[in-house]
Amino acid sequence: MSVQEYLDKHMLSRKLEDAVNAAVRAKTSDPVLFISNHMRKSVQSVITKIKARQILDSRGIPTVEVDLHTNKGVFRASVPSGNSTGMYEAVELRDGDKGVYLGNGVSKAVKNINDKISEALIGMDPTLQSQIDQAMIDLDKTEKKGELGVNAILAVSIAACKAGAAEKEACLFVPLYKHIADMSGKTNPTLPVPAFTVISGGKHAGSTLAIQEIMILPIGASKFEEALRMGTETYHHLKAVITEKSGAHNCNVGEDGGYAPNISSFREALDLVKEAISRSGYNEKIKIALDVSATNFCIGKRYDLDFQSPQKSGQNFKSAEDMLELYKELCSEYPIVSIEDPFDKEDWEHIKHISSLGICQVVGDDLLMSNAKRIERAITESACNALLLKVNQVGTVTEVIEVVKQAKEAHWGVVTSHRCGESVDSFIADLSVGLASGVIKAGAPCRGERLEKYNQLLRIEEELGDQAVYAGDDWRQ
Ligand code: 2PG
Ligand code: MG
Repeated sequence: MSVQEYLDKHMLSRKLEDAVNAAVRAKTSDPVLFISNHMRKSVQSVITKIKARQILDSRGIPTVEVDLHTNKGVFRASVPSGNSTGMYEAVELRDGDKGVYLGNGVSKAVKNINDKISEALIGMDPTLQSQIDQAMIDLDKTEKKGELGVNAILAVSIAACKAGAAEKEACLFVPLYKHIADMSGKTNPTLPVPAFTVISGGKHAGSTLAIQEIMILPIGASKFEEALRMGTETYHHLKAVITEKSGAHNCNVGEDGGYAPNISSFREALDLVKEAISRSGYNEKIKIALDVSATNFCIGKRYDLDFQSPQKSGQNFKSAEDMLELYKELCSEYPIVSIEDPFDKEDWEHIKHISSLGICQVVGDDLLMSNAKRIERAITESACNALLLKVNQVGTVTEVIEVVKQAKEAHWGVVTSHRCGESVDSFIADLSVGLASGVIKAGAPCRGERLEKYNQLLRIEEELGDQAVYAGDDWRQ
């Protein structure tokens, strides 16, 4: 091929002329950089390589990380994992070889990405999120993504989302939330109210508290940055309150970074939090939320409040009616605005009952497992009024956008959630802004993998500048 034929084939003269003209029109002070950026943008992005590996999550348990290469860059994502698993959620693929990482290895999921998924997606345009996600769903062929593993599929879906976002021109540093907002048809990205876990119990800690999480929500802050400050100051006051009351050894933290004092009374735990809020001086501005995670201590039809205490387990059973009374009292004694999983995941009757009382928001986590069919049932039966969104129970970014739409159309609240096993990937921060979920639950303002989400929200708020909207009082909309 002659030089002229080569230039003609790639229309180089015309493209260069266009770029030069654009630089002149923009009167840029660095025309060479401008021209190279201009030409780069004119090239369509395609996936060129996908490489996955096994890394460890915050609990020291293997998880999947993927590098998705396009002709323009490399985009990395990793997936979280949690304690609660159920028959309606997407299936995580674990190797099961007890001799290696106690059976928790993810080498099969990694291999599925490096072989099958990679082969199916190479050559695709990363901005076409739904086509990428559909290609993986088609390849998997099972209802719950058990063939390839949701850990494989989600990692690639998130990495593709980041690659697609990088194609957006509007913003150089944090375009991910904007891309997500565009894909969901939303035009009003909103900074969520952070639900900071300040006390950890249940299966997230080694204490005797049955309840899994007590969270604080700085609803009265005027912006996210202020909410982070309020939550963090209160968290530190809580450490002092616990230390004064029962010694520093009660300030060890659970998996999400909440303190895990060795107490079993709900009221005693709530009193500590109330005192910390009072010391921080944010009395009217900070509300409380609970994740009871009651399925973990439901035995038959009864709730074993001492399930964490081996010598007392079985001696403090409560009926569902007792629990309902307890919740009513707690909501009147403390500024509780939200309760997650107050009853067993199959106890639809009592969940409906507490929701009908209107004493607080009722969040379905184990109840729904972020599953579209369970959400549909809960909407039809008015069983709860908020979705706890766990992306790895859904499996692809496209389906995540769909379930959030489903919840919002029913006028539910949406809580974008981390898992107890996290990586430093901050994807859910951008997701919560892009989908305007209203609340994000990402653990305590402590521990790197939790702070990565909150710090990313600070960056997004800074980038949005005057346009930034903090959900605040509208946390449920
Ligand atoms: C929950 C989550 C996150 P896990 O129950 O809401 O805190 O826990 O990741 O263990 O399911
Ligand atoms: Mg939960």
